[in-house]
Amino acid sequence: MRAAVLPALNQEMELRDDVEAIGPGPGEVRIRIAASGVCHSDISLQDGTLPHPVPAVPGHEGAGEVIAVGEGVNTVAPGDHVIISWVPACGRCRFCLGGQPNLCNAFLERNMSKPMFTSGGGPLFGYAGTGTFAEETVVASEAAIRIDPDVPYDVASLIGCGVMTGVGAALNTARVRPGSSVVVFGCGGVGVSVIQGARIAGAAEIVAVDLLPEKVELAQRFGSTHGATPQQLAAVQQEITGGAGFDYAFEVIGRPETIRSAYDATRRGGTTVVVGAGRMDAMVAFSAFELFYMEKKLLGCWYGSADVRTDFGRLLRFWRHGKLDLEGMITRRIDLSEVNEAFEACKKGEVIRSVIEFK
Ligand code: PAD
Ligand code: ZN
Ligand code: ZN
Repeated sequence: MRAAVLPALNQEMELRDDVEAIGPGPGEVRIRIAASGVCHSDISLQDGTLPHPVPAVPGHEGAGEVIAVGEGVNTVAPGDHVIISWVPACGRCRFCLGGQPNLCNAFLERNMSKPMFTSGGGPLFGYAGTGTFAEETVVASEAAIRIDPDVPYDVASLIGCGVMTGVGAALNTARVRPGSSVVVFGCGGVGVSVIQGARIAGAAEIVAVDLLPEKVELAQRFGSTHGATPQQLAAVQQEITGGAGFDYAFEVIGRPETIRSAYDATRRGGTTVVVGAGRMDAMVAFSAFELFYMEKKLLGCWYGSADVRTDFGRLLRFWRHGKLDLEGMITRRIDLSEVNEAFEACKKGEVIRSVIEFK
């Protein structure tokens, strides 16, 4: 089958047609991928921002049809339509039982150490245990979340990462209160999902911040009430909050400077949420005084603090009733052969999401 392969860090992806997905073994399912979004975290695999074994099939935001199930699988059957999740819940560990199933590591640990594919006789890893830039993939049954067959695959794929993370950051991680003021740094696929989550939560003001004025403009469609480039933010902050700062600030880029800006834009006692995925060695500085005196809540956000067993269905219900715009997030539809160009477009900030369609 066809798949995009990242042979080594900092290299272009190769389109190969001799790739095979291993399995399904007991508890696993084989999925024919129909659509996969391109998330910035795929670029962070390529450039080493996020550590992961290579060679690998990138892609972690996909949806498709179950075509075979391994022994003991009773949650899905061939013919079912599913969204693939890279943070499924094993249902047994202390995090799953303790109400924080997004911190369950059972799945990720297993897949970081076990190749999922072969090509030319050699093993290939699957990014984040999913590897959705391939015509077929095999994942643990917990990672295949069944959806109604009338949900288009392109729309469904986005829920697998960017939308779950962004909307979840607002609804689950921050629990944005109605009437709040919110600022969001970074208006890519994850950032506009945070904006949509804040809108659903009933925020009064939502400020979209991006280096690119076009992105600030595009964000309006998803619910921002104001927009600013980083240089313009101080004036907008003055206008909305009288200079005090926002109730909630979300960083959705993954850089120390913008994490610092998000903290600074948060009011005393407000909440800063770090969604962007930065490098392990990139440090952010805070004064020992401001951390206690300002009483800001600095929250990390892993996969929108999601419980995929219930949250995917919740997001699809928002979408069904016109409260979550998923079609509007797809700025480009591409073939798998165009995936390198899609990475370039994402790096330049030209797209909200590119979606690979498998014919
Ligand atoms: P994207 O590249 O589509 O969007 C990033 C946006 O940020 C672009 O519009 C840029 O123009 C803008 N930008 C870049 N630098 C600056 C700056 N200095 N100031 C203002 N704007 C800037 O990325 P994405 O939306 O796919 O992903 C965003 C981040 O979220 C990225 O770091 C990704 O790895 C991370 C992520 N985290 C999780 C998680 O679980 N925490 C899940 C998925 C993605
Ligand atoms: Zn992602
Ligand atoms: Zn678990």
